[in-house]
Amino acid sequence: MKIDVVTIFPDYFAPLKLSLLGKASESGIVEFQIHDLRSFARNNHHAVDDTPYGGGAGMVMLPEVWGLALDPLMVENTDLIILTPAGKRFDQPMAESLSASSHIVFACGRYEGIDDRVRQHYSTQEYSSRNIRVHEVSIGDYVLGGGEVASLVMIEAITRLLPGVLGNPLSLSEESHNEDGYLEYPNFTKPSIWRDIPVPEILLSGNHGEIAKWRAEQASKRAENNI
Ligand code: 6GU
Repeated sequence: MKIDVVTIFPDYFAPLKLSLLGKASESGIVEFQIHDLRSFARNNHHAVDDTPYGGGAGMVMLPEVWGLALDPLMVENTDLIILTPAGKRFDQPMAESLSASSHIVFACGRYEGIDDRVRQHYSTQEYSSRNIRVHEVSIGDYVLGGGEVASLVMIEAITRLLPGVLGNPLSLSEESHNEDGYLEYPNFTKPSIWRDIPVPEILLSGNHGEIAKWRAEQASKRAENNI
């Protein structure tokens, strides 16, 4: 999988060299390329934004600059993700669906967002006929300063699903057994007693049927508490 990121803050993406993502890119499973949006600004002060038509607070990112940055990335079979708090909520099914993509481009908006004509332009038939899909995505109901952290969240959730990234693929199949796509029961490891708190007896029993039953119960208790 190839992942391009367009941002005015390339330094935000230093963590892509670490841990799981670092190993995935070293081994060639995923290739990250970070593009500095400002390098596409052709105006005097390398501005990437301007005041909104119709008035109001804040600044809107310039469509011309985004167009120059995105055009060379819009090759056949591409998912263009526009990060915005107004987008569709990112979840595990979306991560799974995007993990099947061969090329994802993350457009990190700052300020009040990107001129909407960027979304409109890349959503036209000219692009969809080349299998280029545009998605506006949010990672949750709160407002961040920009899409950088949101795209890191998405990149980690998507990349860990790629074949060969996790050391133990069993943990992935266990996740997918769960309706919500993740582990929900509490976990324990050594020692069997820590600060007077024992590990639940059943987990030491070796009875895998009873353990599975106990874990399912615990998971539904947790789910109830999260409603
Ligand atoms: Cl994708 N962007 C911003 N600015 N805020 C967010 C978000 C995205 N997702 C949740 N909050």
